Amino acid sequence: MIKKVLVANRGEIAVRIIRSCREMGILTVAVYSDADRKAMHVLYADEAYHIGPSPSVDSYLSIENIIKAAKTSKADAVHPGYGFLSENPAFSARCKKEGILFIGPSEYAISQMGDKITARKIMTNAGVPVVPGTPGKIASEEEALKTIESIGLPVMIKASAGGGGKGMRLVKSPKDVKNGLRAARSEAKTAFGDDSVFIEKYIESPHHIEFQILADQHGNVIHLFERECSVQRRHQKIIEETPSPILTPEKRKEMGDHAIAAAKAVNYEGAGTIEFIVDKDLNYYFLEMNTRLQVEHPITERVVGVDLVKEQIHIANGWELTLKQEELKQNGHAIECRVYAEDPENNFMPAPGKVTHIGIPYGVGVRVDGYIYEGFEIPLFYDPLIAKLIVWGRDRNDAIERTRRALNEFTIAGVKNNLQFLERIMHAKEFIHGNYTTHFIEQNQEFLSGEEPCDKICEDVVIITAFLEYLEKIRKASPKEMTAIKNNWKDYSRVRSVLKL
Ligand code: MV4
Repeated sequence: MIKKVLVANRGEIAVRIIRSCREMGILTVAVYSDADRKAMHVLYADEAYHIGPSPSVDSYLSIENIIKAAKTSKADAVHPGYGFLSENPAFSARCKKEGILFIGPSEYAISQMGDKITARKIMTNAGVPVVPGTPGKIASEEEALKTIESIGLPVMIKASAGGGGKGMRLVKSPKDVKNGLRAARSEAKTAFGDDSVFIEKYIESPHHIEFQILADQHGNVIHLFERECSVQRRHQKIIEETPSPILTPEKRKEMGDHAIAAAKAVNYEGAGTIEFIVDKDLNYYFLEMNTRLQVEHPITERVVGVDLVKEQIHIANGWELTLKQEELKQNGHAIECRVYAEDPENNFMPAPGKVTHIGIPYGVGVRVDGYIYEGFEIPLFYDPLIAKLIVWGRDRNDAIERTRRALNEFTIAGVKNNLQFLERIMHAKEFIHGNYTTHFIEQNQEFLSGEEPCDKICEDVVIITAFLEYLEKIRKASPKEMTAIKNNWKDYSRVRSVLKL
């Protein structure tokens, strides 16, 4: 049984992992670079080891240095968090070789899912829908043109070793195939040392919806429903929510079953995420599998009522899952906002520096996962995430209103940040309506960068949307449910006041 965990990460996720370990009576070991000598995770862990200079390659990405710290501290397990070494198959393998438990999947599962062509093949064989495209890698321009003839334009040329948007090219016309192929290949070669590419039909204005799964070592696999992650810019997620406002219960069940099938197809173990790309008609296709705990995991924790880090540790211990699929349900609605040290007025450039003041929101339904204290200097070497604000409400409207309140209470001084930008998203009509796609940010740039406070129209949209939901509920209600709705009429006080009912 795991008694001491080395957390091979930094920032909010390192603190997050230590918290669960502490609740479980597990000792924790932090590792830190030069820039992180005074970081929160170092203060909070039971022990801490210096693992090198500030650049990630010399510290948080150094397998040697981390293994050395694990041996010195006699940690019996390593939790990689997200980013850094979390999806490095060699790190999983090395931990195993050294007799240290890796809290995550096997080298095999990580490498299979890391190669997108292999992942596509595995999912196809498992009956999980994938985007129409080539079964294997593209050998020549002729082959590319032939593929395009059968699936039609536009298409995406993607690097097999890629993911998260790297090594991707959109091709809209046959004359662009040659250049697209060359560009994708050279980018892939430089970034990953592998120039294999494949072709997929381009899905226009998609939604990004992912399913959280848990798999134990005994073949039990469950899903913990979805997260809607379509609010992003340049492949960086900004806001995530669950449930997805566009899924129907039938689609959710179908996609959840496919997510389970996907995990089973690679003998998965641990916590993982199946990403789907979803078109306007709710056709969905497997995109990628993330073989780690994700940044946005807390919204799932809030709505499903689990601690995913604890589940990961139970699984690594070899215990059977105690959660049962039939018993899981989505309770209310959760929204996560990622608060970054960046400059929205200067193309969202990272804006690290010393935080001279931080005022964190509290109150009903609010969770903040962070690691910054007053006087801490956010290093320029790493991701500029300051904190994650996770808000729960009994329904989507409630969660939006509460998120606005919490963002309004949040204050940060000393570094430029995106708090106002997030607040404006919470007032954007398309977000409130809930049918936004991955193009939401670029299509609403003007509104989102505006100076003036949100106008009243947005407020009205919230209320009218809530009223439409209310009408829909009445339309579907049985006589018994009708009584319950009538008794809950007070929940609609805002609708009543606006409509003067
Ligand atoms: C696509 C696509 C449209 N069609 N594939 C972006 C990240 C990488 N994981 C895959 N991505 C996309 N793949 C096909 N066939 C559009 C995207 C895409 C995207 C996907 C999810 C979330 C945000 C996105 C932003 C731009 C493009």
